[in-house]
Amino acid sequence: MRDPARLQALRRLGLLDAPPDPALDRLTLVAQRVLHAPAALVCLLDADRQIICSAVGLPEPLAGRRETPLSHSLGRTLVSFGHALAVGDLNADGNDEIVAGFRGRGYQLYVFTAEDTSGLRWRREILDAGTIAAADCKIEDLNGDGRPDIACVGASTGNVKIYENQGR
Ligand SMILES: [Ca+2]
Ligand SMILES: [Ca+2]
Repeated sequence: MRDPARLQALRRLGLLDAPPDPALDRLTLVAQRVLHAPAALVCLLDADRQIICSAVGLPEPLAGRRETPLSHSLGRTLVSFGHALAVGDLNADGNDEIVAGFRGRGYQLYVFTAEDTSGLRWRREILDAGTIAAADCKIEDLNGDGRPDIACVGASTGNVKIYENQGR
């Protein structure tokens, strides 16, 4: 999160405290509609805060405030620890879950489930503890049973690991 090169690149963008951009808002709206999501955000992660550059469906006062502490940022976890990221409705409740790899001490694969429609509260569950440093993950129904499964490839081994969704 505090990588000087990342923060310098972020400042060069000139978007940290920029006014709302209608073009970006249109893209956010398209993302929300295409994904059938209750909310969609475009965020930048500064050293100590998450700047909400564009938001659709975000409740007040967050929508008007346009920034949160990093403690409220799922993106912080992904920037800090993520190897891989995939999105899909794993439990068929109509809302997407997020599958993310972890590359800190030990390897883990997590599933994040939204706890409300704000996009700010997520429950984290461990899908795989210690057997894969996922460089990439995809969510697809691999066995044709109607439930999306997860396939991940290991960063150093190139091995593919399949997690069959058993509907639990
Ligand atoms: Ca779901
Ligand atoms: Ca399946």
